[in-house]
Amino acid sequence: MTDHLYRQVPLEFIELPPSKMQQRADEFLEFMKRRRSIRAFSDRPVDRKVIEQCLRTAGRAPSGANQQPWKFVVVSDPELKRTIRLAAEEEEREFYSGGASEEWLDALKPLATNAEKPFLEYAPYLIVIFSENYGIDEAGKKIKHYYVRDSVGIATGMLITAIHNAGLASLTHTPSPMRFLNQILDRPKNETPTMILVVGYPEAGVGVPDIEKKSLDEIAVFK
Ligand code: IYR
Repeated sequence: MTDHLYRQVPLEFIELPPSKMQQRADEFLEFMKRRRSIRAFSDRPVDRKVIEQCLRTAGRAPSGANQQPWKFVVVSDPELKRTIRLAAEEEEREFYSGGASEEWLDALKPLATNAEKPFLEYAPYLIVIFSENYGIDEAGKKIKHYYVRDSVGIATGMLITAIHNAGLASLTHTPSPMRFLNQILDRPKNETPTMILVVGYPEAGVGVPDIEKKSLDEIAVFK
């Protein structure tokens, strides 16, 4: 039981002078403005070690009771990617031809998406992100997990940022429904797929939708 006791280690905190702080905040914003989701990937290979480091970064995310309720399944095997593409396109065809509400399809119009998902086959990596809705101890007993969606969402955001920082592009892709991923990837039933993060280099000359992000005034209130 001793490992459950609260122990402390010194915080490694690096204080920055205010001007440096402002400069870093400014530069990081400019850097993150260049992050865009893309839907056309090159098949150019990416070193697995880079992906591993980005996943280690994602694994540094805070989580409810530090339970780290995420699992990243990294798919690079061409056959497995093809299987995922075909299964996802089947779901998407249903989605686009009646499954989704008119309201939902209208909301997607600026993105010009459709049921074809060739990037699931051509991008070098599909990182399939699962949330562990509960844990299982050595005796096979369920362990309750807290704030699972929030925790996995934070880790996913950190992964997207790490991938951008490494000079790669990504797409948050959410086939719906996506339970088929458990079966294809042989994952246990305490794991729920939350999204596929498609990772690689952009296809040469790829364009992105001309969409805007909300201004600070629209997203934040200072009191
Ligand atoms: N899963 C579909 C539809 C889709 C839904 C949302 I919300 C998006 O932001 C983008 C697409 C597809 O991938 O085409």
